Formats: sequence, structure tokens, C-alpha cells
Amino acid sequence: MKETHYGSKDIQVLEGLEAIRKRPGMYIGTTGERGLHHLVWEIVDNAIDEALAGFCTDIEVVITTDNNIIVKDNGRGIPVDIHEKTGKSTVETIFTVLHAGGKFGGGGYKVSGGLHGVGAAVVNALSDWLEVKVYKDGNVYFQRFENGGTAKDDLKIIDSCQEERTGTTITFKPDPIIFPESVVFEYEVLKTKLRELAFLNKGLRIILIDERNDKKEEFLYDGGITEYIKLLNKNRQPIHDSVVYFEGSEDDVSIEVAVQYNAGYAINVYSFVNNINTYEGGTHEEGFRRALTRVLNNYARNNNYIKQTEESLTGEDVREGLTAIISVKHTNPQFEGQTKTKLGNSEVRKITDSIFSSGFERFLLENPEEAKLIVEKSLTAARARVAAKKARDLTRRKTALEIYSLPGKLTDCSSKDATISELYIVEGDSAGGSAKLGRDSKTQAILPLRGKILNVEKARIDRIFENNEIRSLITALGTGIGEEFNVEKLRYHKIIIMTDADVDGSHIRTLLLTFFYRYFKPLVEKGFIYIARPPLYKIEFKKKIIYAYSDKELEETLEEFEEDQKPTIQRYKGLGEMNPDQLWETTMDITNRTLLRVTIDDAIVADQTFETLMGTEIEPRREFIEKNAKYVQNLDI
Ligand code: 28F
Repeated sequence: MKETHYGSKDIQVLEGLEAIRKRPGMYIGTTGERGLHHLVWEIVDNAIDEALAGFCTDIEVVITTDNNIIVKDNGRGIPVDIHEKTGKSTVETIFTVLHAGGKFGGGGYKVSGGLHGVGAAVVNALSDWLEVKVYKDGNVYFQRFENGGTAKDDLKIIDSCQEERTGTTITFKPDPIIFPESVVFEYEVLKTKLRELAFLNKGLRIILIDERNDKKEEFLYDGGITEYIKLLNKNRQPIHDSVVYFEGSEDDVSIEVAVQYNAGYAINVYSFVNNINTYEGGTHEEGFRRALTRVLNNYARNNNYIKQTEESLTGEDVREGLTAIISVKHTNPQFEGQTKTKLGNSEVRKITDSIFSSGFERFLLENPEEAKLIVEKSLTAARARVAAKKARDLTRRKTALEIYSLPGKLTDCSSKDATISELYIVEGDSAGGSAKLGRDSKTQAILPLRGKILNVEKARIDRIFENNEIRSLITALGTGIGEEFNVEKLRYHKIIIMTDADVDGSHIRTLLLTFFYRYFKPLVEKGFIYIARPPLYKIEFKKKIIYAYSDKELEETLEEFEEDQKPTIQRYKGLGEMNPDQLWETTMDITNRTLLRVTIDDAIVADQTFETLMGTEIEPRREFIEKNAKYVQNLDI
């Protein structure tokens, strides 16, 4: 008979799970879409750990028709013995006690770290219900939890299975109370991350099934990160055929590095620790950069590409057009930085440097023709940098007098407090004129842009500085660019892109977003970049004016009118059609306007998207547009 009274142990368990339900944001970041998908990563992480430990080769993730998630692995199966501390099965302990499950307990069982190391107990606490099945010793063990993690029953055998079959299957339904916005899983979000995990763990098969629309995909890459580099360079022209790959390990650290240069200018270096994307970099990236710069300079000098008297290639020069992945597996990683995505372990710097430098030196010596292509690209980048420096100086105001000689087109705001200042980047002089007249001159600066700006995805740094519009923008921002970039000098904490709601307007907006993403990424990451939302329609009836900002809003507004009332409807073709007061009232007045903040959910997806949309390859762009055209609203015909 199951004891009915609650022992102190049970109270402690309930309090633990209750604490998670009270402050879910502390454990999964947000209770929005990202937090919802984080539940999947926590469970998948435990299956990946079993793969890292060498006992699991296949993981399957299923989105069921009613948006539950099933994750299956063919690992050893969670131990089913009774846990001496809690008197409960290990299964129940792992799902009801925070930080149980070896991640924080004894030994190095867990190599991978969930985003913040939270375990399966969090998923259980934030689920309407969760079921565990363990296949082991010819038995199928089962336990169900409900209402945020309360065990319905003890773990028990419900079936038999083939003697040799082992593994763990977790099924859960996220709790709608915890996730009020949405409990609907996005296939693309799961696909992107699961595919990345397959790249990072070569040989591991990961299958994703979406029962809602009978979709199924398998990710298995025996080439691991080498194949990832090929995918990332898919829409870029590699300048050498092979992907350069090295691996090695020292003490309890194993390192893999894969690099391939392409004809573009963007720098795409991604680093991971135990499958976690270390967006903020860290000692592994530092070791890699140091090695790359030193080895390329040594090779260039030893082969007379650079004379002894000439200056060395800089880190930026040698990384132009580089796509690289550094993947570290570490049993005791120290995460630092604002979002705990910076690796702090100092020993990793030297290990990464020595593994990569020895491999890369050998590669250059054994492949002189490819080495030549790489060195010449870096030399060209160096020459462009020097040329750009001259042009860049034009964007930097040197003397106090010049401080006020901001680009002619900028109408600055009177406030010097960046935290309340806003820069409106406006398409066209007429809209620019209206914005200047309509604005709040204390806090709102206006920079009108004439026509299209340069597509920086296809241009090298020196050409970028030759473009007046770009130069004005760099000067207005005040931060400097490249190695000189300093976010503390940003003159406006809101940079608002205001373009017409037509095809040209969205093209200019995309060009600006490409520019900010490629050369001012911290401004995007820190949420300084916004998109203004001008109205699409003006509805007028008996001198009363209502604005609609989307087709849906137009419909809803028109439903308010009686049958016999016939309001006039004007479709705005461009900002220039609004007079200053209307532009102010609808799009600039902070008490009334709507701004869309630009965020980067996944840097790798963003890189690929900008390359596809703005890069040189036509075919991938056409595919992207065909695939995504159905999501477009208000397309201007
Ligand atoms: C679908 C999600 O959670 N798989 C897991 C294991 C295997 C072991 C384990 C997990 C050791 C003692 C903490 C088995 N045999 N998939 C999963 N597979 N946890 S989670 O052990 C738990 C830790 O307590 C396992 C021998 N050692 C470890």
C-alpha cells in the first residue's frame, strides 16, 4: 500500500518543484516560445549525455498531434534502483529533486551542461503531466507525474521487452498555466537545434517527427562539424575545396576545429562547449584566433608573401571570409559572461592554440596552392583595411569643432543623453522632411537616406566606407566601427528604421539590417535596433480619422461601422503621403507608436539568412523566397 502521509522528504520535494513553478524564468529564461522549447533541450540534453558517455546512438524527438513531446534514446536507461538518500527510485529522484541526476551529484557522469545545468526536474515541474519509460533487463518500467511533478504512483514494471533492449523514453505536456502565450512547438526551431546537435556529435542519429503534419527528418553526420562547415558555406563560394579539420585532447578536454575560407567578407566563427553555443566566445576562441594569426603570419613571411619590413596581418585580416567551428567537450566547464555563454577555463586557450596551430601549419605546408589562396585573401583584406582606415577616418570626428559637423543630412536632437535619444533613419527626403517637422526635437534625431544603401554582404570594408550614406550613418551612431567599435559611445539608444510599407521600403530595411548585423552586431544583440510601424490605411468618416496598421486591423475597424456608414479608406503607399502631424501622431509619438525590436534568436540562422537574402548566390535566394512567400503580409503589388 502506498503510504498516504507525506514524510518530510515528500514536503521537501513538493517545495522544490513549487519553487520552480513560482519562478520558471529563473530556470528556463522566459515562459515565452524560447522557454517552451527549452523544455525539449533539457530532456534531449540528458539523452545526448548518454550518447557522450558512449551508450546511446539514436535519439528520436516526436511532436504529437496535441503538441506533447516524446523524446526517446537507446542508452542504458535511467537506473531503477532505490536511491539511498530519498528512499525513492533514481528515476523519481531525477524528476523530482533539482540538481539530481549526476549533473551536480557525484562523478563526471554528466559531460554536457543544459543551458544553466538545470535538470529533468524542471521539465517535470513545468509540465501538466510527464511520463517516464525505462527499458532495461527485459522490463519496461513506468512512472507518471501530474500537475507540475507530483508522482501518481511509484515506479513499476508495466510490460516486458526484448532482453537486450535498453533506453529511456520521456513524454510530457507543457503546462498551459506556465506557458500562457503558447504551448505550440515550432518544427523549424526544433529542426535547427537538433540538426546542430547531430553535427556536433558525429555519428549520433537524431530523428525529428512532427505527427501534426506527418513530417519526418533524420540527422546523422559521420563527418560531424566538417559537414556543418559545408552546410554553412553552402551559399558562399569556398576558396579551397577541403574543409580543414583537426581534433585532439589533453587532460579532460577534447577539442575539434573545422575551418574553410569563402570568397565573402563576413567572419563566421562559431564555438561550442558541451554542445552549448558559446555566443560570447571565451578561451577556446581566443586560443584559436591567436594560433590562426600567428601561423598565417609565419607562413606568409617564410614564403615571402610579406617582407620582413612589412607589417603583419591582423586578426581581422586573417578572419575575413572565414567559416569556422570550434567544439570543446569539457567535464568541468566554467561559463562566464552576461548570458553565461563565455568559456572561462584558462587551460583551454593553450590547448586549442596548440591543437589548431600544429594542424594548420601542417595543412599549409602540405597544400601550398591552397595556402597561397588563403594568404592572398588575407593580404587583400589587409590592403582594404589600410585603404578603409583612410576612409574610416572620414567617419570619425577628430577635433571638438568637428564633433558638431555631423553629416549634413543629420538633424540631431538637442538632448545629449543617449539613453533617451532616438535616431530615425528615414527613407527619402520628403518623409525625412515630415519627420523633421513632426518630431520631438529634444529626443528625436532624423537621418534621411537617399535611395538604396550599399549591400554590405557583397562589399569589402573599403568600398563600404566610400559610400556616403553608410559613412553618415557610422558618424551619426558615434560608436566607431570594427576594431574601434565602442558601444559606450553610442549616441542613441533607439535606432529606428522608418521606411515605406512597400517593396522598396522593405529592401532598404533589409539592407540596413544587413549592415547593422554585419558591422554593428552588438547593437542588434543589445536590442538598440527597432523598426517603425507606420499605418497602412487611413479611415475617415465625418472628419473622424482612424489609422489601421495591418489588413486585419482595417477589417476590424470597418466592422465597427453601421451598414449605411461608408467611410473613405486611403491606402498609404509611402510615408511621404502623411503630413508631419500625421507621421508624428501615428509613428513617432512614444505614447501612441508601435516599434518592433530587432532580436537575434539564433546567430547561425541569422548568418545563413542574411547570406541567402543578400549574398551573391541567386538560386538559394529564389528558393528562400518561394519557401517563405506564403508568410508575407501586405505585399505591395
Ligand atoms: C529521453 C531522455 O534522460 N536518458 C538518460 C541515463 C542513463 C543513466 C543515468 C540517464 C547516474 C546516477 C544520476 C544508466 N546506467 N533521455 C534520458 N539516460 N541517467 S538520463 O544515470 C543517472 C545518473 O544518478 C545511467 C548507468 N549510469 C547512468
